[in-house]
Amino acid sequence: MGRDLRRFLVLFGVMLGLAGGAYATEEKILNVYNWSDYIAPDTLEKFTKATGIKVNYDVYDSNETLFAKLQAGQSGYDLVFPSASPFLAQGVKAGIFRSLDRGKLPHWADQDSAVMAALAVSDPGNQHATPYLMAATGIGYTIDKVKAALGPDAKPDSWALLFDPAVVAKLKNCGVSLLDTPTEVFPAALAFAGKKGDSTDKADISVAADLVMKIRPFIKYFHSSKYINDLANGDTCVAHGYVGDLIQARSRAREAGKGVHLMVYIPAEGAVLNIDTASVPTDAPHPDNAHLFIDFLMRPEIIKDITNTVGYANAIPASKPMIKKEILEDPAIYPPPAMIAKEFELPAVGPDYERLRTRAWTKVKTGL
Ligand code: N2P
Repeated sequence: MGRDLRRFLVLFGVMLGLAGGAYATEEKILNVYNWSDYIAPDTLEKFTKATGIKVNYDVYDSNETLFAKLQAGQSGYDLVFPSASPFLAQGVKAGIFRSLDRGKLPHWADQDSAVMAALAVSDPGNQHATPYLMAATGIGYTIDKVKAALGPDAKPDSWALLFDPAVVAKLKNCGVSLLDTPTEVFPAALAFAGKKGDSTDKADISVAADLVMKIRPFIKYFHSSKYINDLANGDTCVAHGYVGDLIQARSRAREAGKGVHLMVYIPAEGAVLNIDTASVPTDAPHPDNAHLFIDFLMRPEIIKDITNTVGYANAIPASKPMIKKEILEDPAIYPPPAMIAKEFELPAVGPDYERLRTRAWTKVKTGL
């Protein structure tokens, strides 16, 4: 054996040993913090079966809640799912996410290149995150109740259903809800007002807040997850929500078979688009296990079950042939190009803007 070959073999052996050792040193635990209603019922079980790693799984329903935990440090989480813009972008700048090791993500190249390019705007070079699921924010409503309130020909397609006081006043009695975050409510209000939904002009904060104040008396509650069941059970009739969640409400209503029929749409004026990502906090105790789970989520046969369950589009093109027809063909989940052109991601804003927005939001929430 030549000296070079021998040296190569020794080196290779050392590398294998190191790689194996890195995995072997981690205990078989993974602590995941994900959005609620955002995974298939058997995903975790399948992962544990495949790897022997036990998953501790907690949920949140807003980026604000996630970041409060991460910024406090020592969250103990190995894998979290921030929306790309502006949340992941800000986290990357603040150094709270670790670089991913592509050598531990064999399915890396199977991701949709257009989505990767969009994500690179928030995470230059796609170093810290992979796309998980994505959707616009829209409106879900109960067909009968909205017709009863607005007339038999009503076929809502705009934000007026939530932000035109004359319209919302008529819906008050059947129950209207808004998402509990200014980063979704204010852009929607601005889009209704004919302004840019992704405006970073401070003057637009009061334009949005004034609009919300006008419809505030007709709003039953602000919440970012309970509208799924309320809409499905007929306890509310109009909800501002993440489209996949509204689709889940529609499926739950069908399953319950109590005559609640829901419609879900992305408003014609344009809407927020969230690309939610899988990211590993810098202080994650089990980063190798996190990589194993991220790669597991890229398997077409795994991610297709998730999309089929939760009604959110994924970024693995090879899963498409396995997605249910009714989901693939739903324009709210896979919108046509004309609608995609009107969707926008949330812009990054500075601390001054954020302070003003928080103050305006508190006013809106308390109704003062
Ligand atoms: C899941 C909500 C995820 C969408 N319930 C938020 N980007």
